[in-house]
Amino acid sequence: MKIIYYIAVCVVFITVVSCDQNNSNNTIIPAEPDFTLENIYSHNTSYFTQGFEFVGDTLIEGTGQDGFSKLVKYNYETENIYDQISLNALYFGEGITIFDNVIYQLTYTSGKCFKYSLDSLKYLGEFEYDGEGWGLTHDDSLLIMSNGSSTIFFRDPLTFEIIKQISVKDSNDYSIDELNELEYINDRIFANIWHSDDIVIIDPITGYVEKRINLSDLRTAGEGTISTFNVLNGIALHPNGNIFVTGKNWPNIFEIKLK
Ligand SMILES: [Ca+2]
Repeated sequence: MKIIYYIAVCVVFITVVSCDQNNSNNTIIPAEPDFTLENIYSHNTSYFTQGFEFVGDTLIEGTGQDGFSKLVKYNYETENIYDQISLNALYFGEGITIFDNVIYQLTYTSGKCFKYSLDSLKYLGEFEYDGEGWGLTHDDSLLIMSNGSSTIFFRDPLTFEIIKQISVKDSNDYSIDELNELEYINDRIFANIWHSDDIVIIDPITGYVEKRINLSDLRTAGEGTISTFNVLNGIALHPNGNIFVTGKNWPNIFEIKLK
């Protein structure tokens, strides 16, 4: 009888404890952001950001819009411009990446990818491709390109030939399209999604989205409030391991650390 009494007391105790835990779970706790804000820098609001990548401590930015598209190398702390070129007004600049000391710059609807010397921004040639150009990054051996759809293409940096492609989808197998600016970080593809404040982290083998990070808090973290009209677009991994993000015509660049 003593044993039955002891078991009964334990059951009551466990029930009370678990009820208490359930109650605390019902308390509304604001979601913690997935990142910490480490630093805020100024960003030229005339830059319609389409490509964003570091070489060492130097930021390389590609900008868009007909007649205003540029390629700029600058110091993100002082905004001192080391070098820049303007694209022919025929071309709307898109994503950029740097591979083997060559800068690659896509164009929106012209089907051209321009190549420039990293050192001097001298024109080195161009490739042609079908469809639109949006974002660009690279892994150890291939360029990685988005075109506004849910497909990401891996291309040979010497020929621009498509070597392979993946379809990006969530865990319910729903396609994630409008993938925009890209960055390859720790063997994963980070992608902006057009007209959203989310960055998705994509497995480059399967195409599945492993995580979705919302950065909408950044819209009020810098100088004034950034309108949702100005879309988030720009992810660059700094050598210190932090990620720099900005958007089209944003007044700031934000240095964040992912949790
Ligand atoms: Ca990038």
